[in-house]
Formats: sequence, C-alpha cells, structure tokens
Amino acid sequence: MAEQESLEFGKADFVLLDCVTMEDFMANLKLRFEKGRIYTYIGEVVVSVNPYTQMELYGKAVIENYRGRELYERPPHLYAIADAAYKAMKRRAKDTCIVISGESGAGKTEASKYIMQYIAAITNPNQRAEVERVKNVLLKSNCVLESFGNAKTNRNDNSSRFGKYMDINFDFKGDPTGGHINNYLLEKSRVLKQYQGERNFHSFYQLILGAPDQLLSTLHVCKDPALYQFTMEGATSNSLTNDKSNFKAVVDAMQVIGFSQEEIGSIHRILAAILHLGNMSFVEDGDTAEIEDKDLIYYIAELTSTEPDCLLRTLLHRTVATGGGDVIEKGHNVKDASYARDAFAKAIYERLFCWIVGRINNVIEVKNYDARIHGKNTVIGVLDIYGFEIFENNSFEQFCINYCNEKLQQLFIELILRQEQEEYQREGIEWQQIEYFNNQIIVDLVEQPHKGVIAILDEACLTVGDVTDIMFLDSMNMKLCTHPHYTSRKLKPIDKSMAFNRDFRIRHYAGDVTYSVEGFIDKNKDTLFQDFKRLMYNSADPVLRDMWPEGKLSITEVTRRPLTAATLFKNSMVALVENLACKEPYYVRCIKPNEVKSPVLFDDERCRHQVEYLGLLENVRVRRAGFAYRQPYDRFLLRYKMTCEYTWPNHLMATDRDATKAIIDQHGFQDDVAYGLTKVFIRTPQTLFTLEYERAQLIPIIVLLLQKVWRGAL
Ligand code: AOV
Ligand code: MG
Repeated sequence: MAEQESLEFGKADFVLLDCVTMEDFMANLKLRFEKGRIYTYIGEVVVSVNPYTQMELYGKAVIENYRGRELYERPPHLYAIADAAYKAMKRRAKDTCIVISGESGAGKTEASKYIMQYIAAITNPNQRAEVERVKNVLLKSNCVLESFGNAKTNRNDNSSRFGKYMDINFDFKGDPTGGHINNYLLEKSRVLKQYQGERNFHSFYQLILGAPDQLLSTLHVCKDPALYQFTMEGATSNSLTNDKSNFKAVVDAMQVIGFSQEEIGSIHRILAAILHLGNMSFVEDGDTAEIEDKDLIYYIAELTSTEPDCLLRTLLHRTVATGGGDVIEKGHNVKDASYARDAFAKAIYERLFCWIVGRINNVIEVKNYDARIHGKNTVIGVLDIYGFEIFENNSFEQFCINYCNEKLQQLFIELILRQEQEEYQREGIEWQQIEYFNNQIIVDLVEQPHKGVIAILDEACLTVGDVTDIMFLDSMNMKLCTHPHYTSRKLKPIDKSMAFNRDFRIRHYAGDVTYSVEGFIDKNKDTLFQDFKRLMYNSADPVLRDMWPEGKLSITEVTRRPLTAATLFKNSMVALVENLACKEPYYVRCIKPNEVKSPVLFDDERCRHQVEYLGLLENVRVRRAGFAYRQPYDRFLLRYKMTCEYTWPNHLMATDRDATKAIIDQHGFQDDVAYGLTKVFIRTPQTLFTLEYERAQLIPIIVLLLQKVWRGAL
C-alpha cells in the first residue's frame, strides 16, 4: 500500500480505510484536501481533488523523487501513475493509456499536462537531439491547442471545448520518438455565440488584445473585443486568462513546433476574417439579400486571398443542381444569407483547428524510417476530454459531451468493475459480488441503432422537407416514452422544472440534464453550401486551400450525403473506446471540490455526488476484496521457479498449480494468495515485490553457474 504518511493526513489509499462506507470515504477525502493532500489512491487509480491554487508539488526535485519508484513507495501523485504507465510500457513492452475523467473544471487538463511534463522529464537521458525536438513539440502543442480549443465557460475559465487523445510513441530505449493527436468534436457553435458570462475561444481575444499594432492594422482589426459581434459577450467578462502575454506565448510555441511565418500569418488572417464575418449583416433588397457594410467584403477577401466578387456572390447566392443536370444560381433572402454566413464562420474555425492539429501531427509523426532504426514502437496514450456538463441551457454540444462521458464511464465499469469480478468468477475464486450502477442503459439510449436518440435525430435529418426540432422531439417522445432514463415535458406535463415544451431530459449517470431541442437538427446536419468550399479551395492562400480539399468538386459532382455530426461523433467515440480498451489502462479520477473555484472550500454535497457517480466506493470495494496481481501458472513458474528448491530448475509435481503452491508455501505467503483454474491471484503488492527481490538476487548467481556449465561443456 502507499507509503504511509503521518495519520494526520488521512489514509493515502482508500483501500486502507477501516470501514468502506460513504461517510468514511468522504471524511478521508475531505481531511486530505484540507491538509493539502490532493491525491489519494484506490489501488492504482489516482483520485485527484482540484486544489484551485498552485501547489508545491511539481518541481524537478519531486520528479526525481518519483522516477523509477514503485507506485507504493511514495505518497500518491500523478507522477507515480505516469511512472507506472511508463514502466509497464518499457519493461513489458505494453501499450498503456492514462484516462483522465471528471466533470468540467475538475482538473483533467492540468493533470494531463503534469503527466506529460513528467514523461518528458524522465526520458532522453542522453539528450538525443531528435528526441528533444519531439518532446518540445509535444509539450508546446498544449499551449497552441488550448488557445484555439479552450474558452471560458461558466464552469471553468479554461474549459476544453474539444476532446483530445494523444499517443506518445517510444522506441526500445523508452524515449519518445513521436506522437499523434486525435481531436474530437470542437464546440464550434461557440464561434457565433456564447452564453452570458462566457467567452469565445481564447485565440480571438489573444489576437485582439495581444497582437502588435502593426499586425492589427494589416488585419483591419481594432484593439477592442467589444467591437466584434463574436467577441462582444466575452469582452467584459472578468477572466483570469492573460490574453496579451498569451498571444506571444502561442506564436512562440507555433514557431518551436515548426509553423512557418507564412503559416502563422495565414492563421492570424483567418481569425481576423472570421471576426469581420461576424460583423456582417444583411438587408432586404427586393426578394434577395444585400450586404450592409461593403467594406467588410474587401477586408475578408483580402484576408482570405479571394476575389471580392466571388466572395460576395458566395455569400448572397447558392448554386443548385436541378433534376435535369442544369446548374442554377439562387439568391438568398436575409434569413438564408445569415444562416450561410454563420455556417461559413463556424466551418472556417473548425477547419482551422483541425488543420493546426494535423500540422502538429505532421511534425511528430513517427516516420517508418525511425521505426526501422529504433525497433519496437510502444505507446502511452493520454486522454483529456471535455468533462460532464450541466448548464442552465444545454444544447446539442452538451448532449455530445455528456454522451462521451457516459462512454468513458462505461469503459471504467467494464475494465475496473465488471471484467475484474467476472474473472474471479471464471477462475472459480470465492467472491462476494459487488453491486454497482451500470450505465450501459444510458449509452444505449443515446447510441442504439434505430431506437437511440442519435438514430432518431438522423432519421429526422434525412427526412425530405422541412423537419423541425419539435418534430424530432415528438418522434423521441413516441419512441422513448417508456425508457427509464428519458422524459420530456410533453410526457410529464406536471414537471415544471423543464421550462418549455421543447425540452427533453436524460437521466445521466452523473445527474439529470435537460436539453433544449432547439438547433439539434441544424447542428446535426451541419450544412455548408458547396459554394463556400469551392471559394476556399480556390483561395490563393495555401493554408486555406489545404483545409478544403473537397472544394475541388463542383455542385454536380457532389453526390454523397455526408454523415451527420452526431453519427461522426458516435463513430469517433466507438473507435476511441476500442483503442483504449486494448491498452493497459491507468486512471485519474478528478473531483471538483466546489463551484466557486475556492482553494479552501470542500462542498460536502457536491463532492459526495461526484464520488457516487464516479463509482469510487465500488472501486474501493472491488479493489479491497480483490487481488492486485494475477498470472497464469506457467508464466509465474517461469519467472519465480529459481526462488524455490522444489521448482528449480524444473518441478516434478503433477501440475503447474501444485508447483506454484510450493513456491508460495515456501515463502509463507499462503494467506495472501488464491488459486484459480488457470491463474494464481496475489492480493498485495508486497508479496510480488519480495518475489521480485529474491529473483533479482539470484539471477547473477544463476548466470555465473550457467557460464561454468557452458565452459565445462565446451
Ligand atoms: P478540466 O479540464 O477538468 O475542465 P482544468 O484542468 O482546466 O479542468 O482545471 C480548471 C482550473 O482548476 C485550472 O485552470 C486551474 O486554475 C485549476 N486547477 C486544476 N488542477 C490544478 C492543480 N493541480 N493545481 C492548481 N490548480 C489547478 V473541462 O476542460 O471544463 O472538463 O471541458
Ligand atoms: Mg479540460
């Protein structure tokens, strides 16, 4: 068990609690938080409580203290879990992953950064230049991705508005040789509009407030976010982010990564173009729309390296292929033009973000050449994704984010609670089944083919004609009315807490969330007229051109209907979970101590709620009753047979199980072990450490002996 600190700091591992009750768990968590012990184990899971203040926990000396140590030798820390994942990867050539979960503002992104810093600090002792380059890019990528993918929300001043899974590749020496970032569904609707008190993505404010005057003037941008429709809301919000200095930090980081001056210039021009697009408004001109402020057309055309005429035509018209194969141009009315402008602004930003991720991936991609030279390539994956969210208004984005958290909780249940218990049963180990809530039912509610919310939404989106959000709600009400985790005001008219008839509610594992259906159909269809794609593809700016490869198709060549946003997201989540499930997982479970970002307040009720839905108490129970290590008998013998006179060099017993028993009995570990059908189960790490220690002592003697035998034979 974890190194025992003085008892005044509570138990360093919840497994050591005298009683596993919610009260005891909470008392220990609270005591440790109050004493500045923000990390506690449940076996190999780290429970982390956001301290909301800078802790003296992360310096170089601390890193050295954890380097190469066993998990239980030092007080609980993210560094210990990072080291354990690293050791498993290096010693056993296992792909591992670190899954960080918890609700919005619980500290996932900070944790992921500390973990990456640790891995960077303990690798490349020989200072190989190429490895240093890769490490630098991996570390600097955080700064760039946070600028473009994070924003202030009402729950977190630096909230990740995208999901991130980063693979770090290692060579046989255990040094990082490259990596790959997968990003998941950016909340692009934020570009257009933010709820009261929230902000657009940091990148916009950093440009407006941090760019040098000369750059701003070439971008035709003023130094005041209140002047732009898209940044107006955040202009007055009292945020902790330091936009001015961060602008420079982001540019520096991009340079370190390898973005060229031209590319950085393009990125700034694209951001400025989006700001100008936001200020564009339309007026009625007969049946069609006209642009009110013509200057904006010239600014945007200049910034996107397109022809003003083409830009104007694209904003006000749309080409349509008629049934007969002809192509006609249809003028927009004001409503359609505004819709098209918004779709365009969102799409440019999203593509810019994906392009940046792709650009970083180019730089850190493991080349075949490297793999050949460095041999086996193993991976540590780090997952930092948007946490569970409940806002006053919840929309399509919260629905996706919360579904993603359901999937991750399902993975946790699958790996930590279910498979563990099933293995004991399979192996015939005596076992008292531990009850837990399985959220598979909610995952199914969302993703089941034909019957789930996403399928119903897709069906509505594929229906010809004008399908409204309300029709989608009606369809859900009809198909899901008996589901225990679904309800809506229409089904339950007395429920006043659902404000409108356009709401539906899902009882998530982490709490009830009421979603407004408004915008679901549009956001799921995610339509952007082909004219915009062609316009961008024909831009003289190579960065913009690169982002719109399908722009080379004309309207008559576009035949396939693209997958909907929700289905794309679902597919990416299924792939993510499959990828994580085939790696050895390490978990960090983050807890948000209070809603007011206070370093001293431990809100009992809020914390208890999180402990409950994260299934932490069940985790302790399974862990406590269970066995930390297990190995098939033949593998166990192969490794430890030299530690027992009856098994070295070969045993003469009836079965490997008997031989294993002989080793265990000789060491006096009988009480710490159970014998399954095919595997031996060991309860505490100390038993394994002792065996490992003895083995390490004996190996040099055996090697000497063998050498003598060989020489004699020669
Ligand atoms: P999140 O990633 O879990 O939320 P963050 O990692 O962004 O949450 O943490 C929120 C804020 O809490 C940070 O900006 C810090 O101010 C503070 N914080 C978190 N961890 C620490 C720590 N170890 N030490 C000091 N301060 C910390 V979201 O991205 O919203 O789900 O989508
Ligand atoms: Mg985050």
